[in-house]
Amino acid sequence: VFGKTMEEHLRFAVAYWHTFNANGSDPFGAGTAVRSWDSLSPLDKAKARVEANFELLEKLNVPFYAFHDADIAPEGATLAETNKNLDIIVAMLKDYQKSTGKKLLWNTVNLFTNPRYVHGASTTSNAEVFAYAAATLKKGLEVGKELGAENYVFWGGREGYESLLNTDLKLELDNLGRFLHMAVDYAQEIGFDAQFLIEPKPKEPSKHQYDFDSATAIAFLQSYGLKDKFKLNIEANHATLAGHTFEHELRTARINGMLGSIDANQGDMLLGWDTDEFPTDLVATTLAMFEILKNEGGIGRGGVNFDAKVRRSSFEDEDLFFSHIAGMDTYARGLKAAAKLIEERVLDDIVDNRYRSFKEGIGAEIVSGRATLKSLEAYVLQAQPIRNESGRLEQIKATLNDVIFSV
Ligand code: GLT
Ligand code: MN
Ligand code: MN
Repeated sequence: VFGKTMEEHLRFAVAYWHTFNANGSDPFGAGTAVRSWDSLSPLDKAKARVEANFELLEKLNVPFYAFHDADIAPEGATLAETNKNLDIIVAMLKDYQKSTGKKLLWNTVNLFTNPRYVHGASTTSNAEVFAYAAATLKKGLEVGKELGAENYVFWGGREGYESLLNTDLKLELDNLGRFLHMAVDYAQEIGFDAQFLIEPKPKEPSKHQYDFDSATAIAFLQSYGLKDKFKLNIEANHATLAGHTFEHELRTARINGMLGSIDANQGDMLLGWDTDEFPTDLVATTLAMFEILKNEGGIGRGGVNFDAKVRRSSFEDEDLFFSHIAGMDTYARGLKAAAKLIEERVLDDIVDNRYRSFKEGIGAEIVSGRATLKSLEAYVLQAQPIRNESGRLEQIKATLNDVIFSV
């Protein structure tokens, strides 16, 4: 497709926290998975999961994986103990990466599960907690460097607020900015050259998350002098939680030069909020891949990471396998359909035609920046009455379906 293999366009990744680190638990019930390592010590469990992770990547023929520090190694009683556990597992991951050729798409640190982060990490009201989060981030960057991570993700976790009544909004946002600057500085200091990604999400777990959506995250990065140091990791289900479509979030990121990577899943309002279902909606993946193909450099160093979970009622290793296959199939078909849409200029012609009035006459004046309120008034006073054409949305959607189901 467009001179590249499908693998180069799609760069699939499996998310550690949804595979062998998860057990099918949901807010109303304990895990349903039965695993051979259930009775082992925490560290031995972690080792068994490393083996299972690479076996899954191998069977799926997926080139990348992604994880949080807490997914791969058990948290110790102190930071030093946690880091020691991490070193053991990271050494093991490094060996497996070497022998299998699998790579780390991105890593991150979990700054939301431990009760110390009840009020957030870098946006906490407690400076001790900020310090702990910073020390954890430092280790996360070192781990990323050690494993050659191609990206490093900052998902907001609990960076948000429950109520403004007891929140210093300015201090919290400033602290988030300071935290990200520290990350940029330290990565540079140790020579960790991963692409940094912010993953927006509007709510859950906190009532209002600071990285609400693409537009909010971009404005934040710009005001804190960080825009050229970050791109965005757009998740389908987070887009719909924000009341947007997936393609709205991708397009907003793209036109701002900020489209970095994808967390692939889909939501279902009937099932709740961030349900992280596997992507099966061909229209959604077609429009997503349309944005990727239109993006300068395509998916670049990013990827298509399955931030998707198998439901509690069918949590078996086999289902893990088939769910990923279904997700990859949906994206691969989406890629082909998107390429056809672009090659045949299906949507481009429609858009070009719709805005043709900006190509000449008064429209060209406006676009060139030469028009003023005065010149436009003068134009209107001598012009014909305005006539708008129909948008023909239903026809466009039917054409889109024709293309999608013909590839
Ligand atoms: C969490 C969240 C995801 C993020 C992960 C990265 S953790 O599961 O819901 O969308 O991508 O921190
Ligand atoms: Mn995600
Ligand atoms: Mn999610």
